[in-house]
Amino acid sequence: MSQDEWHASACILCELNCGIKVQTGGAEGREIVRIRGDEDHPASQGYLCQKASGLNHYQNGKDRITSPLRRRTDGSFEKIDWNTATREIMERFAAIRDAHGGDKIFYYGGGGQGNHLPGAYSSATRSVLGSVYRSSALAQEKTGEFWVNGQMFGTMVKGDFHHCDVAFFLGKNPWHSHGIPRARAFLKDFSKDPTKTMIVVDPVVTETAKMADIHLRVKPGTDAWLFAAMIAMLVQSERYAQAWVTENTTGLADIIHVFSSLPVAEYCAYAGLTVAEVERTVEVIANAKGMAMFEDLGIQMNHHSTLISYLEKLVWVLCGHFGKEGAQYVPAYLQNIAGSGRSSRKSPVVQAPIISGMVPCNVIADEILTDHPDRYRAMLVESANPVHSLADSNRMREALRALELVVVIDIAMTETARFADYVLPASTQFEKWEATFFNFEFPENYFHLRKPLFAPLGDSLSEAEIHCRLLEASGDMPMALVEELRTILQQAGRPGFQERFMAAMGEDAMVAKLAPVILYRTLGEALPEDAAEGAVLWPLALNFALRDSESLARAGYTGDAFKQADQLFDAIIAGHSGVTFSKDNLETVWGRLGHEGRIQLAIPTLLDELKVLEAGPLDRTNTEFPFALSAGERRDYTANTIYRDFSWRRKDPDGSLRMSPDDAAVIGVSTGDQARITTAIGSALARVEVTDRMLPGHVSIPNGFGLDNEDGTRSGIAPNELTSLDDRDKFAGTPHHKFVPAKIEAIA
Ligand SMILES: Nc1nc2c(c(=O)[nH]1)N[C@H]1C(S)=C(S)[C@@H](COP(=O)(O)OP(=O)(O)OC[C@H]3O[C@@H](n4cnc5c(=O)[nH]c(N)nc54)[C@H](O)[C@@H]3O)O[C@H]1N2
Ligand SMILES: Nc1nc2c(c(=O)[nH]1)N[C@H]1C(S)=C(S)[C@@H](COP(=O)(O)OP(=O)(O)OC[C@H]3O[C@@H](n4cnc5c(=O)[nH]c(N)nc54)[C@H](O)[C@@H]3O)O[C@H]1N2
Ligand code: SF4
Ligand SMILES: [Mo]
Repeated sequence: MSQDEWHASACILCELNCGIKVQTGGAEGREIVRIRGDEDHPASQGYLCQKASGLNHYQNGKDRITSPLRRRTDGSFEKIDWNTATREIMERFAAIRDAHGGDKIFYYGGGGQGNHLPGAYSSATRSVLGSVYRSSALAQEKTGEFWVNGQMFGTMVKGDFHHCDVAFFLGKNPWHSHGIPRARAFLKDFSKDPTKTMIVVDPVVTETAKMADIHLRVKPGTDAWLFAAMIAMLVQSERYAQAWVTENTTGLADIIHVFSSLPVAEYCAYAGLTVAEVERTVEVIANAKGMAMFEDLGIQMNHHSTLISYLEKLVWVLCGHFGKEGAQYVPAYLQNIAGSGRSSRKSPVVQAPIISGMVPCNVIADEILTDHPDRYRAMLVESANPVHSLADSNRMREALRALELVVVIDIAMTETARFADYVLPASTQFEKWEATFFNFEFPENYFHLRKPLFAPLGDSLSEAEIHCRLLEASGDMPMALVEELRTILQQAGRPGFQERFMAAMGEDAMVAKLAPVILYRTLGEALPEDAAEGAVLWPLALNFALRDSESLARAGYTGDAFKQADQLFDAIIAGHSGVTFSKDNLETVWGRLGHEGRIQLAIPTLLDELKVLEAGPLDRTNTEFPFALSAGERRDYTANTIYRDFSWRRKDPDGSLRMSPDDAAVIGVSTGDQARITTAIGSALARVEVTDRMLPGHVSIPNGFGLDNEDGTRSGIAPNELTSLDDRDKFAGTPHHKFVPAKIEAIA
């Protein structure tokens, strides 16, 4: 690669995956030396936040592994070759499957903020092993919302921030965490526009809250009372969109029944807010042309999270903010990462609800640490670091130790990989073709398949290649079919290939399950620029064409669904800055609504749950743990655990403990002092930052800190050394990480 050339790729630090243009060079030409925004990227259009400038810290980061590793009996690792690794791993997984059933092999991960192709390819390996239980980080944040969406809308919904006149951020700080394209530029423009209103509900005076027209500084953990009061205000003074609600929803009578006598003033007081400020907010929402809502971790990892997800949606549905400009919409997607939101299965040991196919993260350790006959006995972890990212790290380590086999696929020797029997080295997201399925824009949505910037380092491989080799080693890859398909593709091109491939899937259900790896080894090998990892997008393009042919046609892909799918697939492979694949309108949005086109207002279980609010929030003032610790705040220099090298941080290198001046005075600490944080399960030392961002009684530490590097360095606190598994939502099992009861003491 020439050094002056700019290559298109994407930032991999948050789900936005802004398009980047980079120059490579440096040592052996393997460094990212210059980065700028890619103007050709359909969503980010040249935008980047400051975090992207450090991407070389990911590409050439700490703790990289470049060879398959096997644990020795003394706990150290030895390098082994790929043949040995794939053969032994599949033999050991198969032995567990044959002795105890494939359902004892648990799968965790499948992708981070920038990579979702591992999840697509691993589905083949999981099918062969009969692994039916899985989870990912989504089951410690979003599953409550997915469940509510499923019941109300029969699909996922998103807020149309770029066309709304009222923007509502609930427990969300997009200035740091983004979540919408070009977030900072958006927030600046929006807050300056006198015709638009920004509402933020957050106990903290965040960067976003400072820009808001209305900042409801709710008491930590009391959003449920606030939203119940808002609905009561709408119902009791009949300020909801009566005609719209009658036409488009069912269940209004139940809502009126429950909220008509709810004591509004009392509930506002429980939330630490005045009736007047809540009234004003409700008025703005009721009068908005289109209001877009984003709820995030501030409530999703907090008390009553699933209930709040529901109440929040009732507020905007009652005001008619769905299926019109600037309101909520149902996005077009190639792969539905949110699943159906249905909860039809339970986890085998704890009997926890599995939502959208995912076991709640907070029960995984309990599913393992038991003598129950249905316990998980083996685990495959891919592109995730559950020891660091899930509640109660000690318990997760104990669980990993108890398993008969742990295999981790990662680019680095992580806190989780250290407990593996085998660690398989993945190439980084800049060393293989990669993509995410996190794009949900409207009215046009896009997809970005990124071309590698470098060859894989050492013996590392893409996940697509890893899963193929695992299945070839176990003899589960249908080699004869692969050979036949290769020949057909050469001789008859894609139409003949497609015909034979479809027929093969019809003849043998296993072929459909192995489709990703078969396509990788056949269609993938024939793709331009060695884009083999892109092969799995072909069936996804076809599914989309069959589902949403009109949307695809409006985006410029013509002909019958098969032709459309081929054009889209080729465009994705060729388009290095991302391509638009759908062009929706409001009719499309209504057409995608489930439940026969009517929004279901009543979720009986959650309406019943309102009873628990009657007693008001728990007062912790005089308990052993009087503080609400927000364990894992997004800040300037946090990016989950994607950067393992903390030298990228230009400020706040240890991740300070933020607290209010009042609390600091009582405890006797000032900025820069050390304090001890103690929770029910652990204790840690932190450097204090006194700031009037925080309310008295509320303290926070950042996420992503406290990684243990191979060279012995560590910076800041690993938040989950302090969080507990039991502290979780009643419905979705999601953790209360934003409200960890804690004690804070000065250190002399
Ligand atoms: N810089 C950066 N950006 C990121 C990430 C990162 O690590 N770093 N991670 C990405 C990921 S994986 C995710 S899921 C998103 C998360 O993005 P966010 O949800 O925006 O992130 P948080 O800072 O964890 O929490 C949001 C807000 O919740 C508030 N909060 C705390 N308690 C309460 C409460 O009781 N009620 C209310 N209403 N609010 C409360 C906090 O003050 C905080 O401002 O960010 C993504 N973007
Ligand atoms: N207390 C507390 N805990 C939290 C949070 C919080 O706010 N508070 N936030 C939670 C949230 S919202 C999330 S999303 C999770 C995130 O936590 P995780 O889901 O565990 O994911 P990441 O930290 O994003 O790290 C992903 C892993 O992928 C690896 N990786 C990077 N690129 C590749 C690749 O190309 N291939 C492979 N195979 N591996 C790769 C990285 O080395 C890293 O080990 O953390 C959660 N944990
Ligand atoms: S918003 Fe920032 S961190 Fe997120 S993808 Fe864009 S540049 Fe990267
Ligand atoms: Mo997340």
